[in-house]
Formats: sequence, C-alpha cells, structure tokens
Amino acid sequence: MATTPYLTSSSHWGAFEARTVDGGLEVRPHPADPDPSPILGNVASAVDPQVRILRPAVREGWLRDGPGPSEGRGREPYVEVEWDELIALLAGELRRVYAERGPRGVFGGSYGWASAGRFHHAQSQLKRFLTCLGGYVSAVGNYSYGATAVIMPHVVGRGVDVTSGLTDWPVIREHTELVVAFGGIPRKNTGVNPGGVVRHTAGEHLRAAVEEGVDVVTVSPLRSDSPGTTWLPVRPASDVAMMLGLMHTLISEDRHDPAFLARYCVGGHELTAYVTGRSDGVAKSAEWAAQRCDVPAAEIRALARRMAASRTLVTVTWSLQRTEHGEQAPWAGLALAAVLGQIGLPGRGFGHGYGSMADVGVPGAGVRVPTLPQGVNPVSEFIPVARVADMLLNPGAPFEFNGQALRYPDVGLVYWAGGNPFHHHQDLNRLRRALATVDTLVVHEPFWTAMARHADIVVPVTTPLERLDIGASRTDRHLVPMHRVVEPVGQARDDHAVLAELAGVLGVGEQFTEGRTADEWVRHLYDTWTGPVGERLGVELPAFDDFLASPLLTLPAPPADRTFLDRFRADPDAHPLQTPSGRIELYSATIAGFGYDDCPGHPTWLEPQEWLGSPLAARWPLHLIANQPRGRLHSQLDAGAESRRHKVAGREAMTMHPDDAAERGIAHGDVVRLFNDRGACLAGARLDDGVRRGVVQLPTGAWFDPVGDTGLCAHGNPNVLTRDHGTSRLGQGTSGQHALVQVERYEGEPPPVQAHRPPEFVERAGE
Ligand SMILES: Nc1nc2c(c(=O)[nH]1)N[C@H]1C(S)=C(S)[C@@H](COP(=O)(O)OP(=O)(O)OC[C@H]3O[C@@H](n4cnc5c(=O)[nH]c(N)nc54)[C@H](O)[C@@H]3O)O[C@H]1N2
Ligand SMILES: Nc1nc2c(c(=O)[nH]1)N[C@H]1C(S)=C(S)[C@@H](COP(=O)(O)OP(=O)(O)OC[C@H]3O[C@@H](n4cnc5c(=O)[nH]c(N)nc54)[C@H](O)[C@@H]3O)O[C@H]1N2
Ligand SMILES: [Mo]
Repeated sequence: MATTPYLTSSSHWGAFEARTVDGGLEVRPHPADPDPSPILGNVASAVDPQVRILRPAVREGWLRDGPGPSEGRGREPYVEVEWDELIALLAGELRRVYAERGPRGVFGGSYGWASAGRFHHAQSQLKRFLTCLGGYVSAVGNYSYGATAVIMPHVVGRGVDVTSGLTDWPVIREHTELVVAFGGIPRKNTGVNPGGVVRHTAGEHLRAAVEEGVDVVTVSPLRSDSPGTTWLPVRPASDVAMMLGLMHTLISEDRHDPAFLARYCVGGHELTAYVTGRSDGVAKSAEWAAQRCDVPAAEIRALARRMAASRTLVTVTWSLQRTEHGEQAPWAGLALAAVLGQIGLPGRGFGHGYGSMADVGVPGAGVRVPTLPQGVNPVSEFIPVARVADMLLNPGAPFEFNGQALRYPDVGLVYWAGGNPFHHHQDLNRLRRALATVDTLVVHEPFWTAMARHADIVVPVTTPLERLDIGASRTDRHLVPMHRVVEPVGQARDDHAVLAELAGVLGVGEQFTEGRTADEWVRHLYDTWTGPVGERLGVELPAFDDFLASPLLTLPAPPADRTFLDRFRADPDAHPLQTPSGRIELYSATIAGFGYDDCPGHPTWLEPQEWLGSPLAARWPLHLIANQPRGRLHSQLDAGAESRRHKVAGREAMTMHPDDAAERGIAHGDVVRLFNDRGACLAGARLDDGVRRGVVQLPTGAWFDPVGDTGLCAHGNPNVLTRDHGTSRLGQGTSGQHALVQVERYEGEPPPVQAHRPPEFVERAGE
C-alpha cells in the first residue's frame, strides 16, 4: 500500500491530520482537539473527482454568443476548454467590462465562507485582484448576523462586540444560576467558527455548566436546541412578544431595576410606557404574550419572578435575527436584561450567540492573525449583502439602509469566489431570474455546486488539501500549518494562481503578486506577523520552517474572565459606550429619526408576514425553520459521509411532529414535498416529537437541484421556499430562517437527485 505520512491541515470546523492511502484520503482529528467536530467526516470527499470541477469550462451559449443576459444559465451544457483559452476569454471580458462600464459595472461582493487558510482565502484574493483592476461594487455585512451588526452599534455603540466580546464560559459556570436561552444553545453549531478553532471547548463548557447546576431554560420550537433542562416550545417568531411579557411582569410587580435603567440606559421611560401600554393602549401582559408565543401566562410570570430572584443570563441565538424584523429580538433581549438590572455583573446580563459559534464565550489570543492585504477599493457603491437579487433585478432603484437613501448599482459582470449563493440566498427561483440579467457570471469553485452550474465561466480551483497555508482565526489562540496533502485534483489551480495569471495579462501582475509566488506569500505573511505579535505578547515565536515542522503554534492563554460590559457597569462616566448618549439605548433617537415603521425607536413587537399567527397560515399552515445543518458547514462537502448520514431517502431530512405527519399520512422515511407560493422542494421525512406542532425543520445546505423550470428542487434546499426580503429598512439582513409552507407526501416516482453529478458537457458547436 502506498501510504503518505499524516500532515496537518485545517477547516472552519477544526484542524485535522490527513494522509493518502492508495490514492484515497484518510482524515483524523488534530491531536490537540479534545472535542473534534463530526463534520470532519466530510473532508475525504473534498478530493472526490465525481463532485470536483476537473477542467475549465464555459457555458455553451456564452461561448457561442458572447456576453449578455441569458436564461441559459443553469440550463445549458458546458464546453470544457484549455486553461489558456479560459484565461484569454476571461481577461478579454474583464477588459471589455472595465472599459465600457468602469469598476462600477463589476460586482465583487462575493459573499461566502470559502475555506480556512489565511493566504488562500478566496474573497481576499478576489478583492485584491479587482482592486488592482480599478475596484468593484462591494457588499457590506453578512448573512450570519446582518440585522445585529447594524442595530447593535446604535444600542451599545461601535466599541462593543455583541457577537464575540461576551462573557466567558468559565464565568457563566461559576456565577450564573439561570440562563434563559431564546433559540436555545444548540450544541450542533459549536464545532464551527470562521477559520476554525483547534481546541473545541464550548460543548464541554455547556455540558459542564448544566451538570454543575446552571439551569438552562430553552425557549425554542426544537427540543434539540436545549442542553437538557427545561424546554419551552415557543411559537416561532414570537420571542419578542414573550420578552415583552416577561418585562411586563417584572415592571408591574416591581421586580425590575429602575435605578439601573436610569443610570445606565436611555429610553427606560419610553420602553416602560410601551410595555405597560401607556404609550399605545396595549399592555404587553403575560396573557397578551401567551396569545402570541403559546407559553402559558402563568409560566411567563413564574419565569419572570425566577429571573428577578436569580443570577440570570438572557441569551439570544443569531437565528432569531435572521427573520423579518430580526433587529427586534437581540434589542428586546438586551432590554429584558436591562430591566432586570444585571448587565455587567459576573455571569449575568446579556449574551448573543452562545451555541451559534464555537468561539462565543471563548477568548482568543487578542492579536490579529496573518491576513492578505486587499488594498483600498476606490468604488464607494455597495449593497447590504443580502440584497444581491434585488440589485440585479432593479438596477438604479432606490432602497434604504440604516438611515441612508441609496440606489442599486447597475452591474454587468458578477465575479464569485468562495461562496455559494444557491446555498445562502433566499427564494432561489428568483435568484435564478436575477442571475439571468447579467452579461457575465464568473465563478471560481472546486465543486460543481449550483452556483458553478449557473456560471458562464467556470474556474476550477483547489481546496486547502492541495495547497500550503496558515490556519488561524481571529478568535483562536492556535495557528496550524496547512500542508499540501494531495496534488491538485484534475486541472484545478489555486484561486491565487488564476488571478495572478489574469493580473499579468491585464498589466497589473506586479501590483497583485508583488513578485512573490504563493508559497513565498505564505512565508511572508508569517514572517511579517511574528515580529509585532511576538513583541506584543512578550514571547519568541518560531521561525516559519519550525512552524511548518510542528503540529501547531500556541499563543499565550488570555484570562477567561470576561464579563460583558463590566467596565461600563463599574463606571459609566469613565467608560461610556460609543452611543450618542454614552448609555445603552433602549430608545434610540437616531433610529426613531429614520422614521422606519419596520424598525421604530425602541424594541417593538412587529408581526412578521409569515408566522403561525398571520392570515397566510390558513393557506400555509406549517412554519418552516431553515436552520444550520448538523452534518456539514452550510453547503460545503454536501456529498461527504457525515452529510449523507443525516439524509433520508437520499434527500435532505425534514423533521416534523408525528401528529402533524399522521394528519398528512406521512411516515418516517417517506419522500415529502414542501411547497408555498415561491417554490417547492422534496425531502425525506423524519418524525420527532421534539419538534413543536405546526413546525417543520429543514436545514440549509442540500445542493440546489432544480427540476427543469418547475420551481421544484429535488434534493431539499429550503431556500426555494424562503422569502427574499430584508429584515427591515434598518438592517436589510437576510430573513431566511423562516417561511410558511405546506407539506404533503410525494406520490409516485420522485425525480432523482442529480446535484452530486457533473453537469452535461458538449463539444463546441462546429467541432
Ligand atoms: N434559509 C437560510 N439561509 C441561510 C441561513 C439560514 O439560517 N437560513 N444562514 C445563512 C448564513 S448564517 C450563512 S453564513 C450563509 C453561508 O453561505 P455560504 O458561505 O455561501 O455557504 P458555503 O456552503 O460555506 O459556501 C462556500 C463555497 O465556497 C466554496 N469554496 C471552499 N473553498 C474554496 C476555495 O478555496 N476557493 C473557492 N473559490 N471556493 C471555495 C465551497 O465549495 C462552497 O461552495 O448562508 C446563509 N443562508
Ligand atoms: N453544524 C453547523 N454549525 C454551524 C453552521 C453550520 O452550517 N453547521 N454554521 C455556522 C454559522 S455561519 C452561523 S452564522 C451559526 C448560526 O447560528 P444560529 O443562528 O444560532 O443557528 P441556527 O441553527 O440557524 O439556529 C439556532 C436555533 O434557533 C432556533 N430558532 C429558529 N427560529 C426560532 C424562533 O423564532 N424562536 C426561537 N426561540 N428559536 C428559533 C432553531 O430551532 C435553531 O435550531 O452557526 C454556525 N455553526
Ligand atoms: Mo453564518
């Protein structure tokens, strides 16, 4: 047997070691990881030629007719070409678009997680390249916490990071008595963070906290989000109503902390007037809340009393803000903690994202990590990232964002590297129509994802297993050498190599590469990092070759004793927040001044269009939760063993309550159809009484598999069903976590899943 030695590498779900045995890949967790993610089970599929793009390819119609809007995207076959031809075609098209439209005609927003590795980070490479060419239209924010990222700077100021600067797990274990967790603390998500963590500790902290007696009350439609104590199966999208009901009990029973509100907050008065109904005539009582959230009023009252009597942490998962009016849940959660008066005390107060990411509550080394400089993009036009289809369908149209009145840019060329919009975006049938409008769509991908299958120019690129890099994350204290474990699959090249060659042809080669090869860049990034960081930390960091020869580099441990907003609590005059008032803004005059009815000046209950309380529920009686998949990261390595293990009947698993299934004649293992006005998808049925009645759960990430032009996805991608609508005019984040749907048993022979097979290839016309 030809066996290579194990070499280290890394992923967003953790570091690992890999070797080849007779050409096949064997992967095992990094020895330093006490709690490796099961998602490592997918890594071996990264080199599977069945799902890899093996050669450069061009859409038949684009090759024949040249650039222009086309319904052929996602429908026509591909012509495989030589690299030289691909580079010439792409360089020619970039030259044309930059000459005819200028940099404002190129969209380089290119959102997505790509792979771990600091130098070969696809977005950084692409943005640096497009900046060399004169710039590009960019995208701001992210899909993860787009609403939070916009609202929280108004509420607690720019200097406070509510997604990673939170109270550390050891402080929670020592001080917290009661956690009220809206969205739970889902263990399934704690393997992941951007760049990866080498030593996973969040899951163990969570388990130990519960074992040591921290009482976690999980407010969620899914029992699996709970670490094990009390489960309150809330109606989806009603959390803000429940939070207001809790605040009402606290205030009306005088269990709140008016002194805290007066000293540390502005807007306590407006909030109280709203909660009690003085301002709008509607008291947000426990009964009022119960009608919306389906948690009985007596339980809401009892919980509020316990919260006031305990050292209480209120946490909100990020999922709650990936919904219509998503700004309200984190804002109301923070307001609830403020009404309790416990913010800034150890183990008490507010958290946002425990169980959303591996590094929440786990401090990093507090130093920057090596990064490829992207240069300064001279183009100021941008979109909020989740408004991409709106931009393509409505160039020039006005839109609002965080107090600004803007217009959508008019782009002709869309260049994507390191993301999968057919994973992350909503209303995928609409996205197809949007992508049909552009002149040219360029996609760099290792795999034949739906995004690659909609591209005009398909650029086959390597995965991290095929290149040398540095694994590191802003919020970890370990760096891992990422070795070249295998040769490039097929004719794949590194993103960097392709862009470097294009840059050369387009006359900006020196600017892009600075005369370094990829490996020289990796060494350069490391060498220029060690000096200042070593000095700052007061340690001697190893030379690059010694780093490469080691399993990992560990930076000194910071104290894990952070308490969110403790300095502010200790002295708000000496440590004011960077808000207009210097205080927590429970009422924001700035936000109120924008005049948005979908995001008023204080946390407000705003009914979404799609929830079980809306008129639409008569037609679409089930609330879909489209959350993160347990068995993979997003759509990455969907064909891998761990991802497939969670599928049912060869399709993504949809989980529903046995009684909802029985009403529809659905049995475990059946193929089902989920549908609404926007589209439909097939899935495999899983029955579980840990799903609240009236709710179905279908995670994101099954590779989109459109069946002709029927609007049906054969594989189970929930984004055919979700609505492409901003959270509000303030944040314009994605609201893809929720949708109303109906589900039925699929009768007859279901269309086969084609997503993991390559597209159709043809010879060039005339050959
Ligand atoms: N309905 C619904 N939709 C959602 C969400 C939800 O809750 N519900 N959640 C949203 C969230 S939080 C997020 S973060 C997004 C995630 O959305 P994405 O980040 O777009 O999803 P990924 O599947 O990680 O896509 C990364 C792509 O990059 C490719 N890739 C990997 N390495 C490389 C490389 O080195 N070079 C290149 N060129 N490509 C590479 C992968 O093969 C993959 O296709 O999805 C969002 N979408
Ligand atoms: N295994 C795995 N882990 C991941 C990822 C992955 O793809 N796979 N992606 C990573 C990324 S990019 C991100 S941004 C984070 C996202 O982290 P989150 O946004 O926290 O993750 P989700 O799984 O989408 O949602 C968490 C839970 O919220 C619950 N929920 C949904 N709607 C409601 C509601 O209206 N009310 C209440 N109370 N609960 C609700 C759902 O039951 C769901 O399981 O996860 C990260 N971790
Ligand atoms: Mo995310």
